[in-house]
Amino acid sequence: MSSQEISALLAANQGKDRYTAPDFYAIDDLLSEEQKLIRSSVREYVKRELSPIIEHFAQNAEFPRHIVKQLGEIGAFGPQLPIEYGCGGMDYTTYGIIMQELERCDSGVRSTASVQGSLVMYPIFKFGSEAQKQKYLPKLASGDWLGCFGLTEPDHGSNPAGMTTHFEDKGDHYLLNGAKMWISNAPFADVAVVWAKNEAGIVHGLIVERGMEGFSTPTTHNKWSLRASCTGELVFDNVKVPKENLLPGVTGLKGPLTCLNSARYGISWGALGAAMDCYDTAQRYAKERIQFGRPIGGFQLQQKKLAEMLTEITKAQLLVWRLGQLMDKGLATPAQISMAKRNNVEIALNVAREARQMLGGMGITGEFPIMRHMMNLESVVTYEGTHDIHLLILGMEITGENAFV
Ligand code: TGC
Ligand code: FAD
Repeated sequence: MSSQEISALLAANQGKDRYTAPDFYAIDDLLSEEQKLIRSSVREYVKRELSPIIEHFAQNAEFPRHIVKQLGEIGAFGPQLPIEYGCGGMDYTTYGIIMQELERCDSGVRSTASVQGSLVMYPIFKFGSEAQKQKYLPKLASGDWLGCFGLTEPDHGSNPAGMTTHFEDKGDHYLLNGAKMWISNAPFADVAVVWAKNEAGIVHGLIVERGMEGFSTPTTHNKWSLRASCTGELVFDNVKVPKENLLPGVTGLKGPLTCLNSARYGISWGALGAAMDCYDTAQRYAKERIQFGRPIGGFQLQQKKLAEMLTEITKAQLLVWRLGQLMDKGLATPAQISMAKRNNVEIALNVAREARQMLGGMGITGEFPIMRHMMNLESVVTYEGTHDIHLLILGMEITGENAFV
């Protein structure tokens, strides 16, 4: 879309976003003034720059590339990483709040930000050399560069340990071969953090840059979900990767899985944002839509839907608030993160489905955000570990028995 078309959309749809966040248990009282300030500035940004355009980009299955720089400017990339690398230096609760505000608008926007912050910048920060941190983090934080994270392969999704993408030590460089699939941001990414096995079958992280010979990023088309996010493959055909691009600080699958802890945490806040937007839309519609001579919100069946949505949202808000505290203290366990990701995506999907029904026929149109959220959440329930995989992680935590294999 041209910049003139974007400006026209911004002008035509300015002020139409009437979102008010539900806060039935006064959970805001648990947040600091700084956290609330950041939230309101991100919310204002979303209302001003994203809400007016997002439906159009989603309908056209187009990635709003221009917002990458904006997201950098508002501090959405790596807000939880240190200031010395151009990042926000904030706590994990603030990170969660930012993901919630972005996904309130669209899961694809949150995807762009959480991949960049948790899956590209975080591994470089946590496992990278000082030179790698200096080279990549400031440009990723500012949105000058976009990154992606390559773990999943065509034949290895839930079971990344089986990956076949591999590299050989050629003396002065590594030679990388293989392919990754379903990679968010890939078609536009300048940098990819790629997980691959060495000759001994040990998993390592490599930083691959666009322009390296033999590296391509074909786009995945025909998605009914996350249409405003770009998804693609990463293809490595004898790519010569400089030795200094290997992440020196980690070996084995715990490398990518550690990054996933941070990203899954962000999703648990984010998906809740989508649920809050669906609820907010539905409760307003219920007060305004008249049938049989009265607002549909006056009918018991509609009240039941709203009451149950709000109950689930409130429980989920408390869950992520507490998880944020544990993250900030460095105490959150992978199983606790799995519980929050699994629960909050599930309740968000249920809220979206109920809210869609409450809007009747209007619920399937792009006049309201609900159907878009619902379709997006069908990806969110699958990526970063499927709903069932998170149940098995919890099952193993409870029983000590591994039911994966
Ligand atoms: P397992 O033998 O259990 O573990 C291998 C090593 O990893 C360690 N580990 C973890 N470390 C940190 N955090 C975690 N959450 C960890 N889970 C395990 C473990 O201690 C072990 O370490 P070590 O030192 O003993 O070697 O591994 P497994 O092969 O049995 O697999 C376990 C399983 C199935 C839970 C895991 O592989 C899994 O989570 N599968 C789901 C795959 C997944 O989530 N893929 C996500 C791809 S990225 C993505 O979807 C991005 S979407 C982004 C967007 O657009 O927002
Ligand atoms: P499979 O692993 O084939 O699973 C299929 C079904 O089998 C699922 O229901 C699953 O729960 C079930 N299943 C699998 N194993 C078991 C078991 N042991 N017990 C019981 N049930 C089981 N990946 C990246 O690396 N980077 C990205 O940026 C990224 N972005 C994505 C964006 C989108 C839009 C999507 C859809 C996916 C993305 N992914 C990404 C990939 C995502 O992480 C995988 O799709 C996910 O991990 C599941 O893998 P799969 O699709 O191969 O499903």
